[in-house]
Amino acid sequence: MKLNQALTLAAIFAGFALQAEAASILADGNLSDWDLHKKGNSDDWAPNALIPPSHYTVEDQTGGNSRLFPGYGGQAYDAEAFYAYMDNTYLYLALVTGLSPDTRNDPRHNSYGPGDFAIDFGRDGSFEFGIETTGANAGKVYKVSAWDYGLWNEQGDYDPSHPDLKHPTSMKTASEVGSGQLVYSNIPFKNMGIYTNDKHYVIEAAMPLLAFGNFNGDFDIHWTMNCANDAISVDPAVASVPEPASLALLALGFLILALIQRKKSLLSLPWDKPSTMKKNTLSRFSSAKLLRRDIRNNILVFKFIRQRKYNIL
Ligand SMILES: [Ca+2]
Ligand SMILES: [Ca+2]
Ligand SMILES: [Ca+2]
Ligand SMILES: [Ca+2]
Repeated sequence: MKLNQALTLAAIFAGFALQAEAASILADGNLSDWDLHKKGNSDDWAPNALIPPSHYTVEDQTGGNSRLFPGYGGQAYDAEAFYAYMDNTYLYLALVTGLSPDTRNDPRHNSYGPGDFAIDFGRDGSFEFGIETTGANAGKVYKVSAWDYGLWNEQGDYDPSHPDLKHPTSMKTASEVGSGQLVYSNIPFKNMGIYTNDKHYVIEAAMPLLAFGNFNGDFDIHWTMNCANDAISVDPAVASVPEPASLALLALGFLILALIQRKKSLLSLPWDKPSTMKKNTLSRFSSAKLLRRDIRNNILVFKFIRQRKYNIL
């Protein structure tokens, strides 16, 4: 989804960002806010209506050392599901994997740790940004100039000296551009999806859109482990429009502000200073009349915002 769409929405809805935030995600490692379930059913992987089906990826696999494509490792290296969503301010990510954050990165002993989130603006195969997933810098956003890669070539064959550049693993050279919240819990859970005994781990994150600077347009987010045995990507869904109730609240806010302003200006009119009684009468009379006018004006503002919103989307 386009980042510039999200930022345009942000500009228009800046006045009531808090209301839009109410529908958003808490990056705490608990996926109930995505409406994902642990019921042992195949539809446990289907998230809430904020995320249309084309904006999440599910490829749950299982089993011993089975092949994940391109590599092997079964559930312990399974990249299982990836969800992404943007509101006015943040990019939210939820990744489910069989890879524990405690997995040692020790290639000599055929053990590979988690990679970083890699973001490709323009979907042209170049990954401009990364999000650190482990260690003291977890949750920091970086502009990346060089990535590390895995063990498999473009044909899917084991070939560490000619790795597939479509699957960056961890950031190699990068400079920090922002910071958000990220949780990668080492406490596994079971009973998600049909492989009910498999252990799953979650990476959940909220990243400020401002970290991406002038980059905008369509982008994808990618994740794999340092061997790139199993990679997964997602195209984030843009924020759903605020509920009509929120817009009504906004209009009410405008109305109250307008009344306060009106009252202030009435009390400072330049003509002869009214007595207290006259002032109160004037104030009551004008307030009633102005109230009707302000309600009318605010309905117009309300309609204008709704119109703009649908034009943009
Ligand atoms: Ca959560
Ligand atoms: Ca799995
Ligand atoms: Ca998989
Ligand atoms: Ca790119």
